[in-house]
Amino acid sequence: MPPTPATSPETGAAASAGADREPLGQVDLSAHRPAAAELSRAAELTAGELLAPPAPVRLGDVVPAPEQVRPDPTADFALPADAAVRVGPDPDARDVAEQLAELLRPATGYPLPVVVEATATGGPLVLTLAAATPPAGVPRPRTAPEDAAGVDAGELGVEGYRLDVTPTGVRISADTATGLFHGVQTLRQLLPAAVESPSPVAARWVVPGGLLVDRPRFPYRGAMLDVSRHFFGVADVLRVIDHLARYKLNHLHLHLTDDQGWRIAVDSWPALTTVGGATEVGGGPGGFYTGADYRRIVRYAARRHVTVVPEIDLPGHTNAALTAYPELAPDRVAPPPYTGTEVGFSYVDPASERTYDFVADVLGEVAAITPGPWLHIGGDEAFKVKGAAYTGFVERTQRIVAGTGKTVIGWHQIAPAGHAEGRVLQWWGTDGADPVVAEAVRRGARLILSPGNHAYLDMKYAPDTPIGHDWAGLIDVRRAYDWDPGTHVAGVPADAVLGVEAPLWTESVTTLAEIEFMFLPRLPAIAELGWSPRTTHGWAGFRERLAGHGQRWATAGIAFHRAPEIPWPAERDGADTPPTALPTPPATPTPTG
Ligand code: TNX
Repeated sequence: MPPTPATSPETGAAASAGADREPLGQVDLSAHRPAAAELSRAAELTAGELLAPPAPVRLGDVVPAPEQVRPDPTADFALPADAAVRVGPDPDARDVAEQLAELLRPATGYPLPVVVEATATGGPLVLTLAAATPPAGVPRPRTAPEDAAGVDAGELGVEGYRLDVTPTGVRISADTATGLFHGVQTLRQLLPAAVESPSPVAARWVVPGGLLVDRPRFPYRGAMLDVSRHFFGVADVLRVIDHLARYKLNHLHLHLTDDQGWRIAVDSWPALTTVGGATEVGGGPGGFYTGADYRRIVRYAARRHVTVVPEIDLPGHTNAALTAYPELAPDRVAPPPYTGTEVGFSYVDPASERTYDFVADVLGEVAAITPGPWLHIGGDEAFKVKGAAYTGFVERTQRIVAGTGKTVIGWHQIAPAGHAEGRVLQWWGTDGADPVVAEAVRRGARLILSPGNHAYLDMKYAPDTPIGHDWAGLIDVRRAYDWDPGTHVAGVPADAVLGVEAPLWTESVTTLAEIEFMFLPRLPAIAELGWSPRTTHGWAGFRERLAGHGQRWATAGIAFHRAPEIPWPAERDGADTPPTALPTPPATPTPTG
């Protein structure tokens, strides 16, 4: 069951943050950091794992599973110390080549110069941008060698790539720099785990031979970070983007505003951040992104072929905005700042014109610094804005978004509002029978699937997980993995599914290590659902492929949960260790409804 409203919509009790919520706001979250025990254990293992004999990597050992794999055990390639990365003159392709070199230099210690050539020739590492994809409907000619290998290398599309490994080198080809970038992420996984080391390691840098052709099942594959309940600085967000890019996730949804803090500077309404940004769950200092910070995040993401999706949650989840601008509140009275974890009590006045000035100014400014096509308007849990007041607000806000030139996304509660061109609903239900959403899809909406009981990465893994919630159930890795976005919601055909997203709400998540602990190893499960063809889906294969990633994360200093259902390689003494004992979990600070 989703979180309950702070006060019953039926009783219409006062909306301000009253004393009834204070005890939750006072919860001492610092006492709830026992994830650190498991996290430090992961770090401790790092050195030992670096000494462990490298597990051989097979061509298919990639997450998300590639579409087509043709291993050739006679064609393994060993990277020589004097290798260069060769690439054509396209600036975006050159940048991918540079990023490949940046990835490989620390662990190999090789210089790996990037050499730009008019036409790509051979060599140990070659990135080739193929001719532009032919116009829609014109099939790309299939070339003989792939057909001979039984591989369909037809249109690679905007994100696909092929990767050829022969004894003389690795060639990644794609129609776009994005395809090349995804190919580079695959190559990274095909090298020994020690490639993740930040300092040189003596290793043979062997890539398994063969041919791989790969492209995504769904165009939208994302993760959400809630930076409102707890604020995370730019450096943390950049590191999250790195994690997305590894698994070919191409959207970062930032939940920028909520009751506990407003995190994005808006020049025309400055107090949103100076006043509304100074709080967070548990009473910490909060924080916010300046325009320059946000641009930096967007630029960093773009270089990794990740699109930032900003969310301004409206009309509910707005207590922080109301503390700064009481004129937006239904009673024009500023509520006290809110540092608890309940939902559904706050809203901007849908009957006031001033509210729409605010919405237009905020969405206009955010749109102006967002190069991606999407604006997310929230719309969830506005329990106190009912019926026509709610749908009228959403419809007007949808028009404001259209006026910015962006396409609107909203949580699935906006389904009853009228259709707007291209609109996308983010579905977080826990029951695939949702006729209201199916009807909105019939009227033209598309869906991003974030089923609460499979994709909500703020849910605990198990009863003893030291942080997280359980209102949508416990989500172990298998639960995160075993569902099909193409058939999940009754009456919603696969072609109405834009993709998948794994949200991380942060009421109980306060540090980067905790973000990583909740993301890994479940984020790759969601990534695979978004990228890989259904024919590759299988828990047995997935858990085996995923197992090798623990060593990669440990080597890179990334925290993760040693989920007991994954056969992580034996540790340094060669013995399997039982799952780390975790301290008694605290009572979750979020109501379970
Ligand atoms: C529900 S799902 C919320 C969030 C909470 C989350 C906690 C949705 C759109 N809203 O406000 O943070 O549950 O799991």
